[in-house]
Amino acid sequence: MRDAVTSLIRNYDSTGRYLDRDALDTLKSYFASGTARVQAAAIINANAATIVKQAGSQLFEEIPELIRPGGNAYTTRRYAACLRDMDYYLRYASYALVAGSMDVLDERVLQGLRETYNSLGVPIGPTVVGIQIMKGIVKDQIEAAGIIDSSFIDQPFDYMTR
Ligand code: CYC
Repeated sequence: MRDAVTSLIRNYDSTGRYLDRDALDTLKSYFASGTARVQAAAIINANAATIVKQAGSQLFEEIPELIRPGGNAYTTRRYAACLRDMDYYLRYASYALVAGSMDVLDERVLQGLRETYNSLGVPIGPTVVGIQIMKGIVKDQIEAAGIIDSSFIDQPFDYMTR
């Protein structure tokens, strides 16, 4: 598992280079957004249950077939599995935000997920919709907290949906 700084150092070390202007620019932008990243993680932590619940309701409102007989989130067990998955996506997004690196998502969330979903018939399109709904809710909360540049919030959510 890597963060923005360790990835960069590993990269420069492997070719024996000093940190050049590009590297320093990357580091500056990472550190400049550092406080905002930590604040974002704090907001997600304080509101996680509400965010997941609200995103779930919105998802099932937009795609009601999911919770009708035959839908993949039909039965309380599968409904709960769906909300639990949303909670995973949110929690790992908060880690990736703080790390400034998507590495943790590859390693802990995305590896083998498509195969798992395909074998269980979990539809990927609606999962993508659910993750994007969470992104919207998180961005609204971040902006409401006065963090002006919330553009870095998109990254982990968009990365997972890609
Ligand atoms: C199931 N989701 C699963 C399973 C895994 C994950 C491994 C199969 C095992 C189980 O049921 O627990 C996902 N597990 C993860 C992830 C991690 C992990 C991401 C990394 C931390 O350890 N169904 C829908 C919605 C969607 C959904 C669109 C919610 C957004 O219709 C999710 N995932 C869903 C459902 C199941 C599931 C319903 C149960 C499927 C079944 O057993 O039939």
